[in-house]
Amino acid sequence: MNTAAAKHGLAEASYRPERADWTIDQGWQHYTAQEHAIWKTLFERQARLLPGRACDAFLQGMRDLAMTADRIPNFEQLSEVLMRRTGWQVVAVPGLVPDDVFFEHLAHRRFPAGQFIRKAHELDYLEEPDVFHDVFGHVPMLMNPVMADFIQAYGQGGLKARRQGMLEQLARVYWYTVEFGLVQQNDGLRIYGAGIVSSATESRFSVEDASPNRIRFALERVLRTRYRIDDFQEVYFVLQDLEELLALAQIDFSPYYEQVRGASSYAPGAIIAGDEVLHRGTGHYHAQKLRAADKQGEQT
Ligand code: HBI
Ligand code: FE
Repeated sequence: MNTAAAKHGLAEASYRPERADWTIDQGWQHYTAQEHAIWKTLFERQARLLPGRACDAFLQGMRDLAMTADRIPNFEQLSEVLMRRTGWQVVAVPGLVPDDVFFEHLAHRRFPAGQFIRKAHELDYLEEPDVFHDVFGHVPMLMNPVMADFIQAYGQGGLKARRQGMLEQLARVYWYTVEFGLVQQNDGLRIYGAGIVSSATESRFSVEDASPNRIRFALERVLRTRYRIDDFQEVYFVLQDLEELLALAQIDFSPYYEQVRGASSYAPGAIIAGDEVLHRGTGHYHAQKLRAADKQGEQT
């Protein structure tokens, strides 16, 4: 087990993985009752929130995987179900892994999932992906054949984008789809992004709050849009349907890279000419935060 490395941040150059692919044993039998209890708290909270907010594919994936509230899933059992459905597996890693290692796993239909679970005092925010984010958030969508192909293509594309100096731009596509994507369903706007479905507060904010912009997904737009890693998103990009990801999995990004190479990037909260705006956000949430931070600054 390598929770110590995860806790201290794997970005530290001093950390050396035992295996070249950074995988570790999940060590399922070593999870404590307290750790299973944290899973249960998070699971039950999201299970209440997601009907009517998460997309049908996510909810269906969840049911088919038969994940339960009472314990952290065993990756081998999950992988058996996943493998039969879409040919994916879940492998354990200590936390964030280097980009090339991450891409290599995805390109081979292995999803690297954090082995550790967050502590009771960090239920709502943590910096590194843990087992709740990775397994509850990502794995249900990997049961969907379109998402399964798209994430594999992202792994293959990642290695290529790095060679072309376009990794920063490609990572924005992953961010605004796999992590924070919304999709238009017949019965309304729904969440499919793992960063949202694994967050109690953002699963409400993303679809219900008046503050963020909601804009139709467009590849060249997303390639140029910076994102926030420290708070709710200021913009969500909305797919017409999940099938749109299939086209994204199949096309060559090179012409798009050439189109945006050297171009300026857009601020997360910007609305630009050509956007198909579904909801023009009030910006209230982030403005309020800025005011609060300014006030704090005056006082100190
Ligand atoms: N490692 N375990 C893990 N999970 C991620 O989501 C992840 C990663 N390493 C790099 C990374 N994501 C991203 O920065 C790439 O998509 C660029
Ligand atoms: Fe994630």
